[in-house]
Amino acid sequence: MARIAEVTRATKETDITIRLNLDGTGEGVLAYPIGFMGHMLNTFARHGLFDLEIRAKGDLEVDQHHLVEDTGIVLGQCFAKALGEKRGIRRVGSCLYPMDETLARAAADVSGRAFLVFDAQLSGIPLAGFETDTVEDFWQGFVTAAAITLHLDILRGRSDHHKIEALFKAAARALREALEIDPRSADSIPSTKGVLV
Ligand SMILES: [Mn+2]
Repeated sequence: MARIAEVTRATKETDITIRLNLDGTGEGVLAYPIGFMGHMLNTFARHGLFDLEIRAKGDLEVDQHHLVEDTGIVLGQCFAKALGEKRGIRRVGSCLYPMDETLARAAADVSGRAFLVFDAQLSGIPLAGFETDTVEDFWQGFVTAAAITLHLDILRGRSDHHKIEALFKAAARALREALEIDPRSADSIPSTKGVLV
């Protein structure tokens, strides 16, 4: 069965539609209203081998928090919907991702329990106008909607661009591994409880 989903979420603050194919080729997002965040979403699609189509607009005259957080929520909803009962998945995945001077780590458990541990020291200085503190809000929205446990750490680094990008690449590869079908147990749900909710 195809693991695809489409979710639209419209509020007074944002209007977002995302189409996701978990078993894609890494086709990206195209345009996103915040340049650096678009770069991160394209990177996420490419390294996760997810096909991702995003249409998003929001109240950027307020600030970037609503749009970035809500994009995380809708992306998480797409993951939950595309996964269904999670039959056959590996369930757990992790990645250490080096990018020049930066080292990031991600570990994911598609457990049905939402939990984010986020440990990243950023300068707080915007990247071409991108408010970098919203990166944590994005991932909090994502794990809550997807019901995934995710640990994200930037272990070292200097450049905020590298730190955030390495984190998205690590997260994409950890999720790709966790969500892949394990051919040795393709028909079972990977929990002794028999369900992953
Ligand atoms: Mn880059």
